[in-house]
This record gives sequence, structure tokens and C-alpha cells, in this order.
Amino acid sequence: MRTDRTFTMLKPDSVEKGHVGAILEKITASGFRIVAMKLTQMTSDDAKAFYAVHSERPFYGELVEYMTRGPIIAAILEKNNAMEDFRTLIGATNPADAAEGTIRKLYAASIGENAVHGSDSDENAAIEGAFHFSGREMFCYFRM
Ligand code: IDP
Ligand code: MG
Repeated sequence: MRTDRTFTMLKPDSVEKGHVGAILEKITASGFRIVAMKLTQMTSDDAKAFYAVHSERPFYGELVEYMTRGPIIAAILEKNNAMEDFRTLIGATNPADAAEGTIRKLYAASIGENAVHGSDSDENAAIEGAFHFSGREMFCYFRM
């Protein structure tokens, strides 16, 4: 089984602003291969569960509102060193701190509305991928 995968969401602001094509181009041009992808809208229960780790934070309610207000693109990506390389590609949580050329520097409006999600560990990448996709929806490029 391959484990060099990460999970991403192009958040509602990216869809609303028409940035999906440009962001996907940047992701694939950076060497990530798409293993699973869909347009979907999270329910409030979905977002609360997905971000449960932040439930005590002051921005939790705002985060759930934001993530449920419109459709997202959810995707599983594959590459050597996927999780770390994708975190580098998206940049810091706050676009004001994000490096030049990163997705958040280019497309995020604020620390809250920051265009994309990227898993923060291999373990969370697997959990988050399975939150959005069944095994049958995850393409395997290595079938015999
Ligand atoms: P990450 O997305 O870079 O991993 P986390 O700290 O895991 O950042 O926070 C999850 C999401 O919660 C962020 O991507 C952002 O949308 C939102 N968020 C984080 N910190 C703040 C804040 O201080 N104010 C408002 N929203 C925030
Ligand atoms: Mg995080």
C-alpha cells in the first residue's frame, strides 16, 4: 500500500473566486498526482467533526460557517514526501506570513479565509482522506 499521500480541500472562497483551475494547475505542476477528487459541500456536522481538534478555539464557529457556506474541492494527492511538500506549497496559515509564490500567498484573503487545507501529518492525511472518500474512490496507479 502506498502511504505517500496527503489530503487537501480547496475551500469555499477558492471556488467562489474562480481559483480552482489555477490552484489545481499549481498543484499538478508541482508534481502531485490526483488520487481522488470531488466537488462537495460540507454540512455543519461534517465541518464540526473535521475540525474537532479546534473546537475550543475562539474561531471554531466562524471556521464552521466558512467551510460550509459553499462547495469545496476535496482531493487526495500523491507524491514523494507528499504531506510536507504540500504544506510548503500552500504556505503559512496566515497569508501575511506565507512565502512568495505559495498558494496562500497568491490566493488567500486572511488567516480565516485562506484558500486551501493541507493535512499536517501522514496519520491525519489518511484520516481526512477517508473522511471524504471511500476506498473505491481512491485511484491506484499501480494496478497490475
Ligand atoms: P492550517 O490550515 O494551516 O493547518 P490550523 O491552525 O490547523 O491551520 O487552522 C485550521 C483553519 O482554521 C485554518 O486553515 C483557518 O481557516 C482557520 N483559522 C486558523 N487560525 C485562525 C484564526 O486565528 N482566525 C480565524 N480562523 C483561523
Ligand atoms: Mg491544520
